[in-house]
Amino acid sequence: MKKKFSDFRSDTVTRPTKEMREAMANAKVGDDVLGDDPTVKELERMAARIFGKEAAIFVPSGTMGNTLSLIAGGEEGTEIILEYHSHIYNYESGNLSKFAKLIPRPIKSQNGEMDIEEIKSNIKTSLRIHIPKTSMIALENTHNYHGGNVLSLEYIKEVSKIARENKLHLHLDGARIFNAATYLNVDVKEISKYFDSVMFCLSKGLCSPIGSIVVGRKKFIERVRFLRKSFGGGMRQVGILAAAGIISLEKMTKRLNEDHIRAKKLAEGIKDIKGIKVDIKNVKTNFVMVDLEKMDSFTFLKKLKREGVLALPFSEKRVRFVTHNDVDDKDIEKAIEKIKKVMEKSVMSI
Ligand code: TLP
Repeated sequence: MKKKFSDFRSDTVTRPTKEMREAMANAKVGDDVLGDDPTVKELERMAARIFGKEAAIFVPSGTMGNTLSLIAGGEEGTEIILEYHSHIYNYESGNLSKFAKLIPRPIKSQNGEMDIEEIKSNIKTSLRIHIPKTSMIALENTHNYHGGNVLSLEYIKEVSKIARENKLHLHLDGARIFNAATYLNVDVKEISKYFDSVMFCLSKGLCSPIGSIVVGRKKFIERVRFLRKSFGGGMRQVGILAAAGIISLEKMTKRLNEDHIRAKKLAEGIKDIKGIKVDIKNVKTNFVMVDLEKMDSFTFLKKLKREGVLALPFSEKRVRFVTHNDVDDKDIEKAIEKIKKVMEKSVMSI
């Protein structure tokens, strides 16, 4: 069946594969709040092993995973150092302050990597009468706002050293950590080993319908489990979802390079079109950020939608295209052709 839209809005739009739907239908289940669901247990064991951590917990969303990690890893009334454009700081409803009661200490960066000296100079270790101390640092990899950029292992290692030296909890918003590992060509353990906690999403490029996972030390995950229940996130026969998660981890993590290749192909195909700019060297994973020179994002996207192509506005003049399992080479060709058409028409009408 011909699809109506080529959907590049996000990798969250991926639908579960046929194999996932079958596994979901046949999943062994039990009451997970009572610790009875064998499929959830299997998924959590598998995640802990893959990430080289003591334990893991299945949570409904990335936002909940990050929020609970901040509550469990931070200390009320203290500061968290994080990147100025990070998802936790900007797009999680202020949960870091609302629920974790942390005070953000954002640091601007060009590509998601905060300056090391700036991190150091913003850490406050001793309690002073009028200054809150620091209890946490959070990184994001790949970095959403910075076009799916990948933080280097050297950088992560340096930040982790600083966190250790200052006894700070280091958390990773690794919503797309498998994209980062694919780009770096390393096992995901090689990234997660530097962090006290990592949140990653099964429901983005890995095609699960719902779900994220937090990994860390046993005690930390026990605390997150308690918090998940208190937030109303305790789920019952949720093996139905965990069954899809297992396929995400076993299979879907292995195909992400296809998405990266397609993102490059899209970027290459549109980079010379008049009126738009694409920073081709920044296309490392499955994102293509497009800067519009004259048209605003909403007008551009409205015109593009009429041509059957969807993407997301990121700012007034910036739009984001994301590749994933539900877009193929034909969708890429269509997107290139339609973006050209929309831009040519707009040049003619000026
Ligand atoms: N990001 C979504 C939307 O917020 C825009 C997307 O389409 O990219 N961390 C990062 C780095 C994320 O990109 C997201 C989702 C989350 C956390 C939150 O995950 P969910 O949506 O499962 O709460």
